[in-house]
Amino acid sequence: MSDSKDIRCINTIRTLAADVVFKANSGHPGAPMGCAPMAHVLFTKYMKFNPENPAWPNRDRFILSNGHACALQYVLLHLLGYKVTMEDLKTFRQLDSICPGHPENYMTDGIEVTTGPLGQGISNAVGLALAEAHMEATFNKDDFKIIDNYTFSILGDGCLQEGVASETASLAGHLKLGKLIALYDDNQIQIDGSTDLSFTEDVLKRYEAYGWHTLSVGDGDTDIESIVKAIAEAKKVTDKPSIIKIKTTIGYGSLLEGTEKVHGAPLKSDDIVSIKNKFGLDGDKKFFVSDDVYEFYDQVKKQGAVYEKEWNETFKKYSEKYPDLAKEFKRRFAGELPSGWEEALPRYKPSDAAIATRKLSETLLNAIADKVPELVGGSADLTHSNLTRWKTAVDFQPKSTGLGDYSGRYIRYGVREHGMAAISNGIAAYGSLIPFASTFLNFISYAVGASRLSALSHLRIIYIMTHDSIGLGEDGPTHQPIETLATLRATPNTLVLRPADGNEVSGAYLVALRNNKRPSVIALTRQNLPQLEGSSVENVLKGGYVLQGADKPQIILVATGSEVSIVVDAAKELEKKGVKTRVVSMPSMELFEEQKQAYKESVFPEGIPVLSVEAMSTFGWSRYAHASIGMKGFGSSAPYEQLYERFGFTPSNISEKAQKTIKYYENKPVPHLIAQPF
Ligand SMILES: Cc1ncc(C[n+]2csc(CCOP(=O)(O)OP(=O)(O)O)c2C)c(N)n1
Ligand SMILES: *[C@@H]1O[C@H](CO)[C@@H](O)[C@H](O)[C@H]1NC(C)=O
Ligand SMILES: *[C@@H]1O[C@H](CO)[C@@H](O)[C@H](O)[C@H]1NC(C)=O
Ligand SMILES: CC(=O)N[C@H]1CO[C@H](CO)[C@@H](O)[C@@H]1O
Ligand SMILES: CC(=O)N[C@H]1CO[C@H](CO)[C@@H](O)[C@@H]1O
Ligand SMILES: [Mg+2]
Repeated sequence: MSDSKDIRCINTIRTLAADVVFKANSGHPGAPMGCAPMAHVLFTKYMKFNPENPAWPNRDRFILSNGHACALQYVLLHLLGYKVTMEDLKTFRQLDSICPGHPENYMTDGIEVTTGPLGQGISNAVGLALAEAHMEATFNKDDFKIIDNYTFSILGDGCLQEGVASETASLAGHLKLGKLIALYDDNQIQIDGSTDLSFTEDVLKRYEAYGWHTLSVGDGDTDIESIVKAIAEAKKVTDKPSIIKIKTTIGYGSLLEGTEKVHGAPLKSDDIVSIKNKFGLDGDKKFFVSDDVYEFYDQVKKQGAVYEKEWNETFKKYSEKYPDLAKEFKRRFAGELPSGWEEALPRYKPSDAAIATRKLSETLLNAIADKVPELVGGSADLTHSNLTRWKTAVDFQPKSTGLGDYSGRYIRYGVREHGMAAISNGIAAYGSLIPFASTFLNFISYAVGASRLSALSHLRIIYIMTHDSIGLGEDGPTHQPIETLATLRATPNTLVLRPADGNEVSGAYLVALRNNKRPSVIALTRQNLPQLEGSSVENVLKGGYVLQGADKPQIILVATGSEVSIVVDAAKELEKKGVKTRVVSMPSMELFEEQKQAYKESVFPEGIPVLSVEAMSTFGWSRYAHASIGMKGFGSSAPYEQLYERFGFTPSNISEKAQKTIKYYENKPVPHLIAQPF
């Protein structure tokens, strides 16, 4: 099956990758050179994709989990006729290049997810395979397979050492995601040197124990036929994910091949010349691709267009027979929300009962779940605490477990927070689905490796984070988030929403679903909160708004979530003392920042001191507040009412501090904090 043409193509990938890294004087030549054979086989003999339309819904997905090897992927995208020119390859790692230092999904056509942080890519691949299985179960008919594709991933030693990869491999095995195929670049080298230093387990045995189908290829450098066969074998096993351990030589062909020296530094120019000569190529030609190699890949590209054309015809017939499903399919892949879904959002009056916002969130999910069928997700083993499973929910499970089926939309993540976030990234990247992920707010710290990538990758993911402060009470400081909101607020392209009551919970979900290019974190309470006079769903869109109080106040109290109702009571005490007080609710600092300056000034007029109240680290509040009440250290284990008392989140403590603040500024100018002259 393999012939000299394959070898010529593979050697072209290897030398082109070496040239790309050399020109940039930065990057990783070793892994691209070692992975060239498996990548070539995958892209030319197995994967279905159309470079003319990288977004074709039924394409096979490919994830380079060892993202440092991206010279490999850029070279392949170029050869296959994606929008990566030879000139683009020459700009590798330079400012504004579409070939950045690690693959970024929003920069380059053909890059499905952002990789580089090891372990993430293979975990995203689990999410992509999960999404594929779900879409297949939801849209295919016995006579039509409109979703029927594979997720392939290449990963290295580093990915297999990361905890997140173990979390997601374990779940992928349980879920029997048979159309996930991982190719392990077993080169026994990483940055520090040989894997003998720290990685000596039997990886395949471990994966076998997770429920994976395992295979190996003894010589991944030259034995093309064995790679071809192994992938064919992997495809045959449809009830288990597959991992193929492929023995390779890092930097194959280099004088330094097989050593860590080729991992992350350009090869010397005479080494590159010698490699080219060794491969029978002209040592003096840089960035050279022979016509027959281009032609070979062009055939693959043309075949890809044929696959898509055939699919288009199938989809046309499907549309005739199942017009409603076809319409729904198109809507989902276009990323449009169903019309009128917002009408299902619950609305509350001040006379309605006090309820915990996590419970309000459950009510909301029950109200919208059937109206927004693209919403899929679950919790990291806290379903009954987090209240994220709606009444009609079916679990996403293999049928054989008797616990659900692949059309199910509720995912049982087990206690795997990091994996949950990484899988959610993959689900979002698949398109057509809106994933949510839930745990205690404090445990998002476990998942930040992935949630940061949700933000960087412009993915719509709803993090439903309950038990959002010392208000969780007795579980104590191990469970009480303090620094968490500051971290999340410091993360670019992330919306942090901390709703204060039922209307704000609805507003938070409205924001989260509408923002299709960024993740939202919704922080929810365990304790009951009253429905507030002046709150509204729409005001959440502004991030912060005047909830109650005087037009010309002497002090402004600003709070979020569970502290808003306490501040309302503090304002009442102050008013009784003749102090004119305004209450501002600030469910989202990010959204408030995006408002016009005039609006911001109307909320925080010049010359009036502001006191912020939030049961979290005060870090960040000095942007708006002249004084802050917050947590100076960790919390404590006790009934929450006692903790609010102990840490000063009571109407009387707040009123006292408000009066002190007013007094302090009596004979001094009040700094205008939100002024932004430049
Ligand atoms: C989470 C994370 N930690 C550390 C790194 C830095 N890093 C990049 S590659 C690498 C070594 C990975 O070894 P391996 O996967 O075997 O790659 P190879 O040397 O075989 O190319 C490390 C530590 C990273 N990219 N991501
Ligand atoms: C398939 O259909 C889509 C949508 O109509 C179109 O954009 C695309 O070009 C078609 N692909 C081919 C290969 O004909
Ligand atoms: C709250 O106010 C009371 C009464 O003035 C005071 O004893 C207590 O120390 C205050 N608590 C905090 C945390 O400031
Ligand atoms: C429409 C399409 O191309 N579907 C393909 C998805 O992948 C499977 C397995 O390779 C093929 O059999 C389908 O034809
Ligand atoms: C309403 C509800 O489901 N409450 C549960 C939330 O989680 C805690 C801790 O797991 C349970 O004790 C509650 O019963
Ligand atoms: Mg390695």
